[in-house]
Amino acid sequence: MNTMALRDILIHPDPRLKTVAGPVSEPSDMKKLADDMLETMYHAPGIGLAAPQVGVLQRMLVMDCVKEEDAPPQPMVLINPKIVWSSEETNVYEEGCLSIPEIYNDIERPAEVEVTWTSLEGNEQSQRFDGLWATCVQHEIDHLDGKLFIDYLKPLKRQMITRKMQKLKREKARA
Ligand code: K1U
Ligand code: ZN
Repeated sequence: MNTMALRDILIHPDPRLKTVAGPVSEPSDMKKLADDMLETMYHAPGIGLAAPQVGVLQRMLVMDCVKEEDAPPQPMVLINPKIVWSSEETNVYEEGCLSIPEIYNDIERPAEVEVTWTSLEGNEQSQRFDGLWATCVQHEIDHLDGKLFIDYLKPLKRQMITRKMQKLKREKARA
């Protein structure tokens, strides 16, 4: 039986969130982690989650950006994802991050991207993403490269957010 488990999500600042994750060599070995990450993402709740956020420094992400409450879920698992094309046109979206709770900021990114990746079954995939899916997949691939959305902000604002998160972590450790 393959029971799913919630994983702890790392909170910024943590050196593991600043590390470039390594490639996955055996996709089929990632099934349990993918199931756990999807459960953790839906539970949070969130629309995406990258393996480094649960302390695993390997290039895998999960996402489900279906917004309509009555629409069926569309969980996706991307292993070794790579952006192979980005649009000139950009989009601004108010992003959040499960590793930086309760902080939201407008971030500008390419409006459309084409991504290649390997599935859990080992098949090569390619898809063009737009709208929230495009924003989310770029945010998650940034996590695999040790980059957070606050890295796009001015240094002073980033520093203020980092201090707030340090305080939050101290309070959590005391509770
Ligand atoms: O990677 C993460 O930290 C997850 C993050 C993904 C993301 C959000 C917004 C723009 C780009 C990427 C989140 O899921 S934050 C939570 C969130 O966006 C949300 C929570 C509940 C309902 C709907 C969205
Ligand atoms: Zn994030």
